[in-house]
Amino acid sequence: MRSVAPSEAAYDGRRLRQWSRGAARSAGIDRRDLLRLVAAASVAALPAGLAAPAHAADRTVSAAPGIVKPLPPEVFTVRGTNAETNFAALRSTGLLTPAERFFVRNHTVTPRIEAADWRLRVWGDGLSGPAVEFTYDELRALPSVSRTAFVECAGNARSYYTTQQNQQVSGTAWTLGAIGTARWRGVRLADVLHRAGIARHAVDVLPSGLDDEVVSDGINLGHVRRPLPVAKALDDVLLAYEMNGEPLPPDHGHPVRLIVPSWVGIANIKWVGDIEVSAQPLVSPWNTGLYRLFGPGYPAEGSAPLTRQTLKSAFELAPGAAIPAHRRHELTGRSWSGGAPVRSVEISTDGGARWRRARLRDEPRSGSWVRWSADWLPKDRGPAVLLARATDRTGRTQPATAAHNTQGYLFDAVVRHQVQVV
Ligand SMILES: Nc1nc2c(c(=O)[nH]1)N[C@H]1C(S)=C(S)[C@@H](COP(=O)(O)O)O[C@H]1N2
Ligand SMILES: [Mo]
Repeated sequence: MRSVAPSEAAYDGRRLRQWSRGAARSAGIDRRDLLRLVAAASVAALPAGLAAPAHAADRTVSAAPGIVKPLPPEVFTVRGTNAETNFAALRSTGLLTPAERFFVRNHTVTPRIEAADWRLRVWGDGLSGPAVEFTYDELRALPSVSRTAFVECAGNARSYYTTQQNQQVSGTAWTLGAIGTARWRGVRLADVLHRAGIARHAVDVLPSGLDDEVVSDGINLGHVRRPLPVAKALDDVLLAYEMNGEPLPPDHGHPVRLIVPSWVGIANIKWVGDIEVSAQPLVSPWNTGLYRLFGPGYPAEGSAPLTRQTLKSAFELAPGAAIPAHRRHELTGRSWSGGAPVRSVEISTDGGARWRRARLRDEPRSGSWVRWSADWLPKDRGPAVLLARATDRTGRTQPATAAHNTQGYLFDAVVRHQVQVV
């Protein structure tokens, strides 16, 4: 069992104080623009273009501009530049999500990058020497490691703040499918940082994507980038070049992306081309106005930057699915937590009056999900509400209501899944 490392908690507190004092350095964006972004976040509305309102009717679009792979409507629901995996389409998959079914979250468009042209530049005042470059072949020649990990958007399940809790949030109106689990192979970021000569006084590592700069409401936010504390960067982070035994597909970061196990999706920078190693704390839009909790109950500058994902459960069933009465039905689903391996999952088929244990079908592991199943013999025809509730090894259980924040991050409440018994 792994609980939140003390260094992670210390990092959060320290960054927050540094940011509010103005002591952290803005990497590649004007500090006033960052402050505008933070101010916008605290009043719920994000600059247009970064986020559509969560109630927008965006289910009918069949293609996402800028996503390369096919998006069959049985598998994906397109939301702006993003594609959500329909959970029902995971029922036939194993523990690992095939790349063709893996959700896509793009701030702009998928860039086409040839591995042979790719370079990774590692630089900054947190190195003891000059900048170092790695080619793709040089990276592949380093010792490799493999790891099963989910990537989940911090805003996954955001739409339930509105549909279950009647609260306004900004951002893509995901249901539960902004998550996938894959076997990633690559090089430890720690190995690359050590080879590049990371110094003892380094505090932050800032990976940047090679996709287009993000322009939002007249502010150029620059390339997608989010500082990682050195403690996490040197721990279990991968520079991954393979997904489920194949080279990374274009939409998932070809040729190389970061995998930051258990942390918010945004930490997993795709198409990484540049890593700044800094002796000072860094800020970017993605750890200031974005990916913090804002709203009543939070400081004006937001919570500490988000790190670990929360816990959730989902049925592998379409919303409103028809289920025949008086026949045994095998309900299946998945649960996961960024905090610790899942300990147990309970389900209810009567809207929460009675609960029983689901059977776990995988050995629960940190940073991954578990599949589960439970038999159901529906008797009464008509609408029914299915619930699934996970508990992880820290003892945390999904609550009935999630604490609101203006951008709808980290929804953790039990989701009410409507079906029709026919
Ligand atoms: N360069 C770059 N990296 C990125 C993003 C992006 O738009 N550009 N999106 C981030 C977000 S918000 C998420 S949730 C994950 C999604 O990874 P996927 O598209 O492979 O599922 O990638 C992250 N890394
Ligand atoms: Mo995300």
